[in-house]
Amino acid sequence: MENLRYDWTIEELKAIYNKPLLDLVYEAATVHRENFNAREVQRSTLLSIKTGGCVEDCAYCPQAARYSTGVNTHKLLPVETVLEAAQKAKDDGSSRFCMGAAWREVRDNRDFDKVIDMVKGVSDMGLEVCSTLGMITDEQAKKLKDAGLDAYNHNLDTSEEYYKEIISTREYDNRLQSIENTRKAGITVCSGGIIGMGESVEDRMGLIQTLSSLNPHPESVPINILVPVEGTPLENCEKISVWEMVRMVATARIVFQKSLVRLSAGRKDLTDVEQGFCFLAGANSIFAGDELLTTPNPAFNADKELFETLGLVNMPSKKIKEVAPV
Ligand code: SAM
Ligand code: DTB
Ligand code: SF4
Repeated sequence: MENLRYDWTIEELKAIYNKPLLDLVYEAATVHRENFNAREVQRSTLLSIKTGGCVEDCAYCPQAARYSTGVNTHKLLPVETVLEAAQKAKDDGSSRFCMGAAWREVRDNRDFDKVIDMVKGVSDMGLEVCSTLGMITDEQAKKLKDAGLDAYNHNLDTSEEYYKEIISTREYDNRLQSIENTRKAGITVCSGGIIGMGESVEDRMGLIQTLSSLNPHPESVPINILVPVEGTPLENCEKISVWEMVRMVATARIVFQKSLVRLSAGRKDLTDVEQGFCFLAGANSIFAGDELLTTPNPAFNADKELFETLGLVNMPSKKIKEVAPV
């Protein structure tokens, strides 16, 4: 039975998050099984198509120009390089390819034309295509949609209240507007956040509340654990307990019943058992590949073994085209 709600209160969400852990995981696992084949996990490969030198001041981000993090900056990659990486991701079992650029916003210039060509090329491979390019207008979103873009990643990151502690160069409303522009263009929305930035449980539930007030809900909800990077203001943030991640994933699963909940940054620091708990709690998507954007991710072989151990299989791409008869 479909039980999607858009009017959760913080109190209701906190009550879910704070349930006895195993009751919470059991409930989330039940919702997961009612809505999905719980053995299927989407593999999405990330590629940083333009790295570093970003003008924004997001306190967690190694790509902000104002922090010295030693990240290897580069301009927009050539289209062919990106298409080669996408082909490799497809061969390695990914069904989605996500291109990330360290931009504050999309600009109507030659770089954007190149991104359009990348989207077309990846889409023609039968992969689902996602990109995350910063703030976006409705016209730019339409152009991406016409090129074959399936999803746009634009995270709200945390609650509206805590956002001000993390970013000063843009506002929460700017993010919401870009999400709306994406939605209006007919592109699916990928939006989630980060835990472990010193926020309270109330802030975490504030993030879930705002995301769940969007109708329709974001089709995918990435949950990142902060990867503390030297040189960023959050480099010394205290590590969170894995149980907080399990609670966050389970709460997201119970609220976003039809959406993909993605175990995102921070996976490298989780053991197989810890990741197993997150999958049981309803996570059904991961970022695959040795690197996220600039930080390490579990190696291909480690994920292969993990999938075998847990009995997980790759979720197929929703857009594989019929193979033409020879
Ligand atoms: N510049 C674009 C933007 O901000 O929307 C796209 C790329 S940005 C790096 C994408 C997302 O990565 C951020 O919204 C944030 O949620 C996540 N992220 C960045 N640095 C991170 C870190 N150190 N740990 C965890 N997540 C991080
Ligand atoms: C998301 O929620 N997490 C990804 C993706 N969307 C673009 C990015 C994580 C980045 C982690 C830090 C880095 O590798 O630079
Ligand atoms: Fe720039 Fe995105 Fe990093 Fe913020 S999160 S500094 S906008 S690349």
